[in-house]
Amino acid sequence: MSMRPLEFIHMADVHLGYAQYNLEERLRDFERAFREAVDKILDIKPDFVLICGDLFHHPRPSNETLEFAIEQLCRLKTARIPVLAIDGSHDSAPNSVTGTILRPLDSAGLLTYLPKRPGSSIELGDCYIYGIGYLRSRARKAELQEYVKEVPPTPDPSKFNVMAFHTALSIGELGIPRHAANIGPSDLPRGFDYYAGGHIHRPFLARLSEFGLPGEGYLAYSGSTETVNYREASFDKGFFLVRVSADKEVEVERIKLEGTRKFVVFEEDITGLSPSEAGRQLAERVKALDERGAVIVPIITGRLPPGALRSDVDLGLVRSAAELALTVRPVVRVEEAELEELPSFSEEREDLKTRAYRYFLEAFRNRCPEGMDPEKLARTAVEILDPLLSGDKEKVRSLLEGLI
Ligand SMILES: [Mn+2]
Repeated sequence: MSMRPLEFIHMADVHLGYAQYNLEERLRDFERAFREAVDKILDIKPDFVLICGDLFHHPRPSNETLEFAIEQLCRLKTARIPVLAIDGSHDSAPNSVTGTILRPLDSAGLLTYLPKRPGSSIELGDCYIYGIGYLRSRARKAELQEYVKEVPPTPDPSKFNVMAFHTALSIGELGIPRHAANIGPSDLPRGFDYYAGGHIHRPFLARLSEFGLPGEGYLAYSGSTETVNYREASFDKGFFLVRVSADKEVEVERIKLEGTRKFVVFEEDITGLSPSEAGRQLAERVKALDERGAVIVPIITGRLPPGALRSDVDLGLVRSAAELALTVRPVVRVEEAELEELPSFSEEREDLKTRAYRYFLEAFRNRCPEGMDPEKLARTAVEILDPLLSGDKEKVRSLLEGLI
């Protein structure tokens, strides 16, 4: 038995309309990535394009984003390359009033929204494509089973069978624990030659046999076309080109996008530094890594000295340290240390004052305002208590003035 050879594109997570960091440039980046993908697809001239969810970042994109998407979809339509799509976590209908933008685009003939089609599927030549919408409930496994029961897939062994889905499957290699995904590759309906996934923004390709699934094909996540979260920065951006021969041999090629935004992500442990030292060191590091157009993400880790707060680290200094980068976006993961416990009130008054002094001294040493003496601040903090309690305004004033 042989079939007509075919080629198709497996893409997902384009996130059109996402203005990351509220930046116009980032909004354009997501558009640029999709335009580059369409450019490449027009060169490849595949039999169809399958978009496995999150073409849009919102179920109701702005008119501007919509216009951009329509322009690109029109380029594919003019080239007679059908586009098939399912919705993802970002562009599925949050409710029946809002709906998903994919429906009107289907009605306009710009794409085929698979869940809207009878049998949630379409046949193109010798290829059968079944697509399920986003599984939104926590009980994804049950939801998938329900969907498959209501709209049963009908893969045909004489054809090449593709299933599109948008959900995280528990796959150890992707670092998704079983309880988080609660649905695994073995829960997918059988009879398909290629399982095309969306939602995981990291490209992934594995033989079906690795998951004990029958057949010679693959289970794949195409990854995203731009960096939606800095944690994904190191993964390449692009999509898969799937080639199927007459005897159903499958070959998958990675097509990388080149025009995507550069991210510079680094970690800096500030343990042992005062907040102001930490700020200066981070700024130095950002300066050294500064690069035209890059998004610089310093991940600040470690432990602050006792009494110092996260807000004491001057992030403004860190952000303004780069001159060439598009933006600097610090991620603060530092721990605040607890101060030594306050003395109990049963102790002698003098001892209490001594301990209070030590407490204040430690606190002020770790977060002393510019030009202030921590010892003087601590002494004043202790001395001011008595006049404050007795209402001696003169004494309070003179103590405060003594600080300046
Ligand atoms: Mn996504």
